[in-house]
Amino acid sequence: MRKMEGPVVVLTGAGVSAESGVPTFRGPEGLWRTFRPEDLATPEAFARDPVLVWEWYDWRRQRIANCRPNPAHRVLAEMEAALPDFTLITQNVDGLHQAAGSRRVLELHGNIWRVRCTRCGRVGEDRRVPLPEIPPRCACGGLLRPDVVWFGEPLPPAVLEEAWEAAARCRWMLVVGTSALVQPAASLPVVAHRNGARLIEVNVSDTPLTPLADEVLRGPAGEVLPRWWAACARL
Ligand code: BJW
Ligand code: ZN
Repeated sequence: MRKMEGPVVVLTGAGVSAESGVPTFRGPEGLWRTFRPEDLATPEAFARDPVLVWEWYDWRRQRIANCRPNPAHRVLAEMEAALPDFTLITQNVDGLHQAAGSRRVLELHGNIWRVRCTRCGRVGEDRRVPLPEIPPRCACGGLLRPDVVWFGEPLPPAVLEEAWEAAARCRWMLVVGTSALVQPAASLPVVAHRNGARLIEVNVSDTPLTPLADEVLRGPAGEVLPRWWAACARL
């Protein structure tokens, strides 16, 4: 345990929302156990069968709508308020960081509560669950899609650039609840580590990042993170 000084970056993944009841992707109860990513989370899948893809997203939106932030989300919002140089980067699309009070969230993979028109490009929020029409359509008549990043698609360039910069200059990086398998997000902690940041991993199990970590907090994020932050505050 060391006193936190200098820029802090936190990268979160599905594991941070697991205790809120949001299913993760990989692992024994992960979404990919039941669904094949190539059938649902690719632009090709959407082009092939937009109704199937939307039904899956509508189901997930209904699940997430019933989920509330957990102590891990809340402690990250506290850290943002307490630390002068703090960046929260998430791969999650569920919006639970914002619901917990985090004000600035770099969403690498988009947000499940936004829709984007495949014809005119208009982006809007739509929180209705279930959606009244599947697939939903834009005022221009075009097909709407979830405003999330699928495999093979580029991440939002401005968000990714800000994330790279924050990762490259931070002194501390916490990596919370991600399997660290999906690129380019998984490279952010590697960049931080290479530039001399202290890497802290919070996860219930090992990941490819574990050998790089300076500190490993093994356990559920909602339990481990508040305890760790309370200990930091005492230093
Ligand atoms: C807990 C816990 C608790 C559980 N407490 N912990 C280089 C090498 C190889 C491949 C590639 C590469 N570059 C690009 C690729 C291809 C691809 C990729 O990475 N593939 C790999 C899988 C092999 N990447 C892409 O395609 C990306 N695009 C791209 O690179 O574009 C380039 C390009 C440029 C220019 C033009 C065109 C293209 C896009 C990736 C998009 C990922 N999208 C998804 C779906 C989002 C929408 C949706 O939600 O439906 O994002 S996939 C899914 O995985 C989702 C997640 O954000 C992402 C990461 O998952 P995450 O968060 O790590 O979750 P899990 O489930 O994997 O892990 C949970 C973890 O929590 C586990 O470790 C548990 O142990 C832990 N845990 N309970 C603490 N209580
Ligand atoms: Zn439109």
